[in-house]
Amino acid sequence: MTNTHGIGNHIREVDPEIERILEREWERQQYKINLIASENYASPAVREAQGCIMTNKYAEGYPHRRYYGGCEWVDEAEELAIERAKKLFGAEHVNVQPHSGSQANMAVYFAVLKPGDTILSMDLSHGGHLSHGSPISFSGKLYNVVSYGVSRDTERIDYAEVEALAREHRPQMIVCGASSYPREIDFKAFAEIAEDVGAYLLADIAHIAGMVAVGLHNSPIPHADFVSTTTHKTLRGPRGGMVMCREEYAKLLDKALFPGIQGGPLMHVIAAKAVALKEALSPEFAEYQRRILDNAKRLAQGLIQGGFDLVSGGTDNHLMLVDLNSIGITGKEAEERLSEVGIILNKNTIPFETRKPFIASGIRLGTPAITTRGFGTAEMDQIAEWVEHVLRGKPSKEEKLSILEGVREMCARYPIW
Ligand code: DSN
Repeated sequence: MTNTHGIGNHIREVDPEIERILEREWERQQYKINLIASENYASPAVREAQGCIMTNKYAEGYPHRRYYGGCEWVDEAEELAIERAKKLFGAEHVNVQPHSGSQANMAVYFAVLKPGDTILSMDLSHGGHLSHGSPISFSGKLYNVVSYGVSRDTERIDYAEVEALAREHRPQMIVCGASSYPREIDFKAFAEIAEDVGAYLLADIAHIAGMVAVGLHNSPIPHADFVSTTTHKTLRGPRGGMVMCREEYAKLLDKALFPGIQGGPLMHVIAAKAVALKEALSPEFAEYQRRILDNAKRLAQGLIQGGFDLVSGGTDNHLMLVDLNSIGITGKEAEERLSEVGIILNKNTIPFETRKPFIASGIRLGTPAITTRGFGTAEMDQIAEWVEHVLRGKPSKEEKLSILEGVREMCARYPIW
């Protein structure tokens, strides 16, 4: 028997040390407020699938074209995941095998680029992602990377700058999509620029996939050659990646992923992706995405009223970025102070950053996880007040303990499964 948080008699018997760690992690997840914009709570059905017997199966290849016998049931699971993803996003071709978002992006690059080709992508400190060409990632080592960013005035993507850079550098691929950009991305504008210079367009929607799926963010599917995503952020599935593309690139993409960069697919994770995609096709999921946005707007409003400086002045999506320069503390310090009272988020670089990423001048806050557990706008107001008190005020030890208790009570009112 397993309990609600997935710890069962077998772990108890075999490995009490891991059992203890899992109990503590469950306690942490249950009683802390999780504002990490890229995290979520997968449903019990998703977690059950992820812990299932398909972990025992090798299935190199693709459905009905495997290098192992006995693949008849994993074939069905993978086909279901693919069909559901096609339906959810309106995609022509889907590969559900990437182990992660980085590997999804790597497969796209390997499908159509050669080392030394030029990629035009968003600078990491302006909101991009490591796998979009950061010098410390494989992407920055293999390709010649030119970066665009946000404008100093609006702190939004400057499409005229993207166009000018594309014309000057003639990249083979333009990458759009971000991990800390609070505004809607104009995929059509990116596609027009890519077409103008003859570049492939990759849209990485890892953060906003849930909203794209239900039409609360414009979709890149009609505009981009490739669309990559993770499955565990706003999509609320198991940890993993996925790539969608036009039919004409299907073979190139599939070959680049397997055998190009991965071996055996994680069939238990693919089964869990299928479950998550089924959940994402339900009306409740669309309502959930709408609540993520309502909560993000309300939290942003509360922070602005509390005197914080939000990058670009607010948010159109599930996350916001606070520039802490005006209150004189670093992202690292803010992350630590909030952690002491049970509010968990991450330090984050901000556009035109002057500090190292491990210190950073900002924090990123997101609402997908807290919305899953049922928090609404009243909780957003309370969280904004706590954040203000902890970061702008000088709370005493007693006051911090009282916030910690308040956080615990709020979490207890909305338990996670
Ligand atoms: N690490 C993820 C995030 O937090 O946004 C992106 O891969």
